[in-house]
Amino acid sequence: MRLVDSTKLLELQNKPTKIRNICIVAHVDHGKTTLADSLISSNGIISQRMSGKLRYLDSRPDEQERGITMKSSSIALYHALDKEEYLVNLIDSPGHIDFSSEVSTAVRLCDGAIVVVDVVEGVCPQTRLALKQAYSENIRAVLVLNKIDRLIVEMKMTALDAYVHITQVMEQVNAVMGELFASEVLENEETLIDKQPEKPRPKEDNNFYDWTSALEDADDSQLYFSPEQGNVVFASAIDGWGFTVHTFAKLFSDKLGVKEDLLKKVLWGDFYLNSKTKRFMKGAQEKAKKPLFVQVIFDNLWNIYETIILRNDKDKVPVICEKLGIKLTTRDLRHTDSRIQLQSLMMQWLPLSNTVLDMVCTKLPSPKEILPEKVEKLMCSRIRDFDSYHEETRKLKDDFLACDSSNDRPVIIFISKMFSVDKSALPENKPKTLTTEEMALRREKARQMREELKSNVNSESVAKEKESETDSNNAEKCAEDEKEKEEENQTAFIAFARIFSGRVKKGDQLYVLGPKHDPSQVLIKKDLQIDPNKKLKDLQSDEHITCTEIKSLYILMGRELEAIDEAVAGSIIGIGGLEDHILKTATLSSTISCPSFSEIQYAAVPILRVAVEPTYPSQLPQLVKGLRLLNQSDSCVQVLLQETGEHVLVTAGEVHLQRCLEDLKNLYGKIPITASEPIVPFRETIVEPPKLDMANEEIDSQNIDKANETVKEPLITVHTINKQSTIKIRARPLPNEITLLLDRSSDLLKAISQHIKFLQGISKNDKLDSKLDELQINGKNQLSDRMLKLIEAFKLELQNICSKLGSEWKDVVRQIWSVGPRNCGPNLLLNQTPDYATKFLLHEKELKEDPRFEYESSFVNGFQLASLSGPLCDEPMMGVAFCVEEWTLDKGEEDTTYTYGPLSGQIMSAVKEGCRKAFEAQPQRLMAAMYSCDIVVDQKVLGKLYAALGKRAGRVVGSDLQSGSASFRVRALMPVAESFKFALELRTHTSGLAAPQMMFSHWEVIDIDPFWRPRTEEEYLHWGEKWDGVNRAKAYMDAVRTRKGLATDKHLVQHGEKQRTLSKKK
Ligand SMILES: Nc1nc2c(ncn2[C@@H]2O[C@H](COP(=O)(O)OP(=O)(O)OP(=O)(O)O)[C@@H](O)[C@H]2O)c(=O)[nH]1
Ligand SMILES: [Mg+2]
Repeated sequence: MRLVDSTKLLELQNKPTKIRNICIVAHVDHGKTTLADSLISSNGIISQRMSGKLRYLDSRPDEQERGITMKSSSIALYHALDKEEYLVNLIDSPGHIDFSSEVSTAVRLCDGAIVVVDVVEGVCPQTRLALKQAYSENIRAVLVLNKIDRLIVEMKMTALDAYVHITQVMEQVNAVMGELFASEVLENEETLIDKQPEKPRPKEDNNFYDWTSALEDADDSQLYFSPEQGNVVFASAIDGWGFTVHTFAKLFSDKLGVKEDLLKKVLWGDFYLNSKTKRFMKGAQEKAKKPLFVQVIFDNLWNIYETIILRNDKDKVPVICEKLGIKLTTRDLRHTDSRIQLQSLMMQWLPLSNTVLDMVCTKLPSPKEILPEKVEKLMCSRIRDFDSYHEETRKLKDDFLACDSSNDRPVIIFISKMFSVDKSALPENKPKTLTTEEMALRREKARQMREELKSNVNSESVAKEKESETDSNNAEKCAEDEKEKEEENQTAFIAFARIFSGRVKKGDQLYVLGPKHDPSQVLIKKDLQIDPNKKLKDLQSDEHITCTEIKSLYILMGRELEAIDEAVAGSIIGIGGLEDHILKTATLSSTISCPSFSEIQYAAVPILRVAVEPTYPSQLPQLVKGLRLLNQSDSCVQVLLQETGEHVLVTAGEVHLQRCLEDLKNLYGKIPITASEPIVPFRETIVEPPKLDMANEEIDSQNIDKANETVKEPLITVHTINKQSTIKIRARPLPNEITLLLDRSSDLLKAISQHIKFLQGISKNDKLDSKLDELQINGKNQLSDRMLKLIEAFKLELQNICSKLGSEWKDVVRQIWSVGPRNCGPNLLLNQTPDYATKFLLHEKELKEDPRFEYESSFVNGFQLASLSGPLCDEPMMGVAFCVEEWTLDKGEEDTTYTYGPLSGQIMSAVKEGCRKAFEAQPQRLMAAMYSCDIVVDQKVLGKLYAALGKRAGRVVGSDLQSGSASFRVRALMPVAESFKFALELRTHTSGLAAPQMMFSHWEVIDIDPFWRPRTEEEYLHWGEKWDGVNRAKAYMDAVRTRKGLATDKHLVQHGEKQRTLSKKK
């Protein structure tokens, strides 16, 4: 029986101080959904007996089947604590790395997080990631140390050992928090704009900066988890118990005759009870005494588990019950399964749901306590400055902070994702339950109809007429039914939303602001009209606003939705009917001065792509529609239509891919589809000429086979076709440090490029007036202070790296002309011409008189194109610097005939050609995407794991024994291209004892020349002249080339003899 209904929940919604919006985050399988079950059972939505078995929030069939969560889902719970009533909106998130985008979208809507850690496994990669995500969204967290039962039952630890082990796990968690905190403080130091008047700094050496002072000043008291503060729960979700140190302080203060507050302080830590003086003393470890925590808490716990589970001593159970003051039902007492006995006993003694919900209500903030820093972070992205917003926009900050729902406040709602439900599952489409009066009314109607029929039955003709009438009625009904069915089959999208300010009612008109909406641009347009009939698909590329009516609002109840009429600030709700207005995320507001919320940071990189097509070509429209819906419903998936006409699906990993395909087949497209083999991206790069040959012998001029060697001139000279312009380009491998820095700073580089493009646009405009006008649009064209600081920091870092790399790189900062591909990639165009001036990092650009200036963008575009698809297999380049050593332009006689097309186009293709040739003149290499795998395996199957890794060109980078167990944690790197079915193979070979977590890590050069053939004496000796082994790089390259329809050197016809018919007459 449900304890509370929606009217009660609605009533609670009106008090924001009594709302808690929280999510559960953890590594995969650490017990989030099991914990959620327990909390849900406290509301009577599921029975206590089923909690932990049902996994109520895993509502999809494949979630139940695989036993992992794939979508985050929310449920509203009621909790009473000390006569106060609370509404807890609980979101359960998935732990598998492929679905980490679901965690990001969940964390965005919350004010607090429950971090669950499996005490046996300790801190795992996703625990780290979850902590990081929570931290970067300014969310306070509490800790649940789960699966303590495993320490007793599986690992057979003693109470003291377990205590020591748990302190270590806590230290690991706190260490992660410390790291996050320190790195943020240092980063802020670097880029923060001083708002206060500058403090007089001691005039010492200017180069010396004292980093530690910033760290010491920052407040980190709220940051760490510590049991004495009451933000750590020790629990076993499966057995339904959990406690904090405070729980026991309360239970035992009478028994021990000590004040509760004192007990709270000494129960955790290095304290022990001196039996003579009856006082608590510090230094348990030093004096080899049992810590109080073990003596008072763990010993009791161990006692219970050992008696009931390990020794299965049935007679002792009533004794224990009596001691704890618990009454078990006779059914439980007689139950043959001792685990069930234990569970009902522990659930009564230390109920998990109460402990956790109490902690959530006391330790986590309500929506009203939102921090000003968090508001600023929500309102502007990393490279934007809050102060650069229009005044009206800045005013909204107060509305965020007030979290007020009075009618005069603006409505601000953030939608972090869209999720799909079956239309038939919507409350308005469900059969209604009738009240007794309505039932009576219906009965009366039926009776009347029956009587009418009876009176008519006498005349046959009438009856016949009726029959034919009913026939036609039936036909009509059938058609209607079919229509209804079709409608039912359709999916509806519900927006997962959080109201930050104001109040929404059904029927309200609100603006839908797309993710690219920028209020400062819109507010200056005086005659802005927003067409209420426009939908997302009608918008131009620079329009981001539509207008909509709120059609339905729901409370989210896990698998179900409950319709409501209005909702207020602070709550998490579902909004229906927005599918035509929102793709993935959006902001709803009553004012257009509201900025769109800053982009959600996703941890998983979508890297795995497949091409999909319908099994029956005629069903292509359904596939397209299905792909559109899939794209809308999943924040991490990307759907692309390639030039070749292929529909490509980009996903985060194998599990994610499988789920997407399932969804496409069963939910959105409802047609059979076929998917291609996974397509893996590569990168192309060049390297320094190798010093050793493949046989590990030094290469020198003597042993090389000169006959086969064509020495290529590294400096490439190209001309435009009309010979007016000459360009000299040389390609050089970029040092790794620079590539990494470029890769890391892509947001910033993109912003700079856009800025430069804009300035170029202005300079092309002839009218000076409009030039000035454009320059003055509300300061938009000046880069914000924050951005300038970021550029400064970037320049400094680059300069630092370059100065260490020797003389040839020392001028890079000044020389950078462009970055590519797509204006933000890891390749550089360097300007080393003696006479042409460019500025990239020096953001301001004066208008030049040089004739070449007009063609600069074509020049840069040529480089962009070349770096987008390299010569090896048309994949993007990475880590290549193209140094332009000369660019001449002689526009002597104007070529008006355009024999060779416009000069700008010629320059573009010449540069592209030059870059390509310069690239080919160097030793070329492929780069493979690498997964980092994290695998916990039992030592018994370690050998099998190593074998499987070796087969797939993987390598182990570290492995250590998990403390207190016989399993190893192995970290390995493996090319994505080799990783398919690895999880499956591992699971079958190790009988399910090892499951890898794979996440994109970095790009790595495959150290074999794809065109390699023996050429030194030693190599001839080893491999002979005609080598026909497998060259991994070449195999990859050829696979990509074949897929793209490029030429390979594979011979389809091996022996060109005349074909013979095989069947011979005998
Ligand atoms: N021994 C023991 N097992 C537990 C405990 N809590 C959960 N489990 C088991 O751990 C497994 C995973 O539990 P889930 O709740 O599905 O884990 P999850 O964190 O939701 O996993 P994902 O959603 O896939 O990330 C299940 O088989 C549970 O029965 C516990 O306290 N003790
Ligand atoms: Mg789960």
